[in-house]
Amino acid sequence: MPARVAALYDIHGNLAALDAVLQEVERAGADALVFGGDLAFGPQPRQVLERVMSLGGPVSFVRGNTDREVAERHGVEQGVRGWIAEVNAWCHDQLTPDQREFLLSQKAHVTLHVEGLGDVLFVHGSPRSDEEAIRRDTPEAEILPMVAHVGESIIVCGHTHIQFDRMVAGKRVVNAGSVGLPSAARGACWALIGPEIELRETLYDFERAAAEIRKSGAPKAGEFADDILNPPVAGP
Ligand SMILES: [Mn+2]
Repeated sequence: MPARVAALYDIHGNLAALDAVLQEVERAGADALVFGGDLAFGPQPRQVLERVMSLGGPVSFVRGNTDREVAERHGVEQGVRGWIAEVNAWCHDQLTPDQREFLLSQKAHVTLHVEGLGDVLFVHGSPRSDEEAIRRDTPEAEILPMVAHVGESIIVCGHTHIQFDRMVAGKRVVNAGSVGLPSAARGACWALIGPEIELRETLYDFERAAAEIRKSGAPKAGEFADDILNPPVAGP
C-alpha cells in the first residue's frame, strides 16, 4: 500500500518540466507514481514517452483525451480544430508504434489505496469522461452527476491545467494541475497524495526549456515555448 503517491498530470510533451518534477518527487519520498494523462501532445512527445516508459517501481497510467487523439492521429475529420489536428499528426508521426500502443493501452481510471487516506480515484477529466472539465469554480450542481457513481471519497483529476483542492458534492476533488503547460502558475504543477494532500509547484530552467522546445520542429513550437515563459492565466 503506497503512503505517498505523486500525481503527475498533463505533461504535454515538456521534457524539462517532467525531469524537474521527477527529481522533486524522489526528494519528496513518493513511493508510487500516477500519470494522469495527456503525456504526448506537445513539442517533445517521443522523449517524454521514452522517459515515462523507462521508469521503474509502482507506476500507474490514466489515459487522457489527447493521448487517444495523438495515438489515433485525429484530424479535422474527427472534429478537432486545425492547429490541434496539425499537432496530433506531428506527434503521432514522432512516436514509435510501441509508444502509440502504450498510449492506447492505458486505463480510463485507476484506484489506489493510500495509507491514511483510503481509496483514491485518479481520472483525467471527470470520473465519466476524459474530456469533461472539473474547474475550481465549476458549480456543485454540474459536478454532482459526474461523481454520483463514485465510491471513493477522494478524486484526483487534471485536464484543465489549473490546480485546486476543494470539497464539493460530498467528495474531496483535487486537480493536480499541469506539469508541462500550467495555467495560473509559474512552475510545473503536480500533487502529492498522502499522508496529507499537497499541491506542489516545481520551478525549473524555463529559458533553457523554451529554447529546446523552439528547436523541436513541432507545429506551434513557438507558442508552446511562449506559454512556458509566460503561462496563461486561464486554462484551456
Ligand atoms: Mn486533457
